[in-house]
Amino acid sequence: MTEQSQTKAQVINRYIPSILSAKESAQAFAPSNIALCKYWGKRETELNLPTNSSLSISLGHLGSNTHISHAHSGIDMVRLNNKVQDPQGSFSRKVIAFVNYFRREQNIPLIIDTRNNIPTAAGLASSASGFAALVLALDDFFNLQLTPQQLSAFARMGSGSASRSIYTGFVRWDMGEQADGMDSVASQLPCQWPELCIGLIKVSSAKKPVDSRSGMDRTTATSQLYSNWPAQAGADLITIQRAIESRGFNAMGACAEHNAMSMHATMISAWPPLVYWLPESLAVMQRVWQLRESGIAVYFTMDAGPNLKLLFERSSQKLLEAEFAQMDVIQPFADE
Ligand code: 2P0
Repeated sequence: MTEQSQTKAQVINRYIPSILSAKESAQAFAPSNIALCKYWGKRETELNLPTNSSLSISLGHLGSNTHISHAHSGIDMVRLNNKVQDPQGSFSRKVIAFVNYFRREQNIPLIIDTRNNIPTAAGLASSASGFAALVLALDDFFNLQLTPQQLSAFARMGSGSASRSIYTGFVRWDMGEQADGMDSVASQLPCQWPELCIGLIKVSSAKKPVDSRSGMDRTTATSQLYSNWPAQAGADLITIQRAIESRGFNAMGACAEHNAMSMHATMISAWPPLVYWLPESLAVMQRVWQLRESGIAVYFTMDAGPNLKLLFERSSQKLLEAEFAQMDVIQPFADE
């Protein structure tokens, strides 16, 4: 538990010079990531400090590209996927509020241009890669020379899962214990798994009724099952990391699926209930269980939405592509 809350501005300002020198322009890429051991619940909401550590796989070249340059008009402009965003809209406001932690009172109007190359058909959230790419681009633009730990901590303040998108490959976000959160940062595991595939199955593109932030708050406040979650997540993280280190696919897949289902159990037991699944989500789960019964090594994980991410190795790819016609396959290591 943190003793006293600190604001994002207070924490970030300790690491940023008060007078910034800006380049002409800068750009950075950060990958999306899928958690195998999920982040669900915060011990502190201002800095996005989690109640448990988590572990993810980054999605190779799929993610966000952010370009920063001077706005000669004198007014900030935010673009997303080639479209100028309404300055009063939620996307622009989030981006500009975040940039202001770095820029503070200095008059440096900027054009912030973000492009996501995540296939829209994949149904993946882009806040993790978006905030990670923004922090990396700000670091370069203002020549801040932040350490990887500082980059991860600042990305986390934008969105918790963005702390993991600073890195490629397998990434562990340690929950930390300091009040300023500077030890709540991610690091890359020195492991490769070239045969590992992620299959993205989108069952709906509707905006989710409750966003992750509100969903976490509701779960921690009202689910009696939640009290068991931090301990389970802690144990799962160790199991998953060991399975990755020894390339134990079944051990990794089973623990990741169990972890996702346990997270969803805490959501379902919140009040009002948080059920992110659709009937189609359950149909895919049941098909995965049938395939497993028939000897195919395939598992799934799910986040705060109805879409599924299948985990399998390249040897099963053809068969699974035939089973799930609508699946996009990513090879996180081959794609790098
Ligand atoms: C994860 N999720 O580990 C978990 C699993 C959703 C379910 O991280 O409030 O957008 O910005 O810190 O990072 C989604 O939550 O939430 C998420 P905030 P974030 O991937």
